[in-house]
Amino acid sequence: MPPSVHRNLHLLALGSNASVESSANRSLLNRALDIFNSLSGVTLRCSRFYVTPAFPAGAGPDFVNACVAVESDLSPAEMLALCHRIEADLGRVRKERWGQRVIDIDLLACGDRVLPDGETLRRWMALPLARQMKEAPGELILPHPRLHERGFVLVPLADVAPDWVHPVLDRSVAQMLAALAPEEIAAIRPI
Ligand code: PH2
Ligand code: MG
Ligand code: MG
Repeated sequence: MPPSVHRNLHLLALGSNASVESSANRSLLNRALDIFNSLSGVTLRCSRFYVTPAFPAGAGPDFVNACVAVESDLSPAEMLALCHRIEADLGRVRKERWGQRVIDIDLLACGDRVLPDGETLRRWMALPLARQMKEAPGELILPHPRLHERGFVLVPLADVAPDWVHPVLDRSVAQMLAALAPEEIAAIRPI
C-alpha cells in the first residue's frame, strides 16, 4: 500500500486478567493480535508481554499487559469501535469498572491528537483516584488520561514507541517512564 498522509499511528494497550494462569491471559492477548493482524490495511508492532500486579493493589489476579503500535487509515473513533468489537468477539461483557476482565483494549493515543480538546483532557487527567474509580468519560479522550502514570502501560509502550511525545505534557514515553517509582517498574516482569 502506498504511504498516505492520512495514515494514523494509533497506540493501544492490551490487558487481561481473566485467569490466575498468565498463560491463559497471554493467549487472549494473542487472539486479539491475530484479529488485528487479519485486517487488511493495518500494520502492527507489538511489545513484549508483561505480567503486572493489578492496579489498584489487590483488585484481582495479575494482568498480562502489552502495547501495540498500529498504522492504519482508521480515524480514532473507528479504531475505538474496532477495539470494542474485538473485546466483544473475545467474550468481554462490560460489568463493573476495573473489575476482572476477559480482555481490555484501550486506545492510548493517535499521533499527537488531543481529543476532544485540551481543557477537557486536562480535567480528566487531574481527576482524583476516588473519582477515577466511579466516573468514566462518555466521549473519547486522547491521549488516555491515565497513560502517563501507569507502569503497566508505559513499560510495554516503551518497547514500541519510546520516542512518542505526549502532546499536552510534552514528555516522551521514556521520560514519563523514568518519572515512575522504581518499585512499580520492578514489579512489571517481561514473559
Ligand atoms: N487495567 C485497568 C485497571 N487495572 N491493572 C493492571 N496491572 N493492568 C491493567 O491493564 C489494568 C489494571 C483498567 O482498565
Ligand atoms: Mg478499556
Ligand atoms: Mg483499561
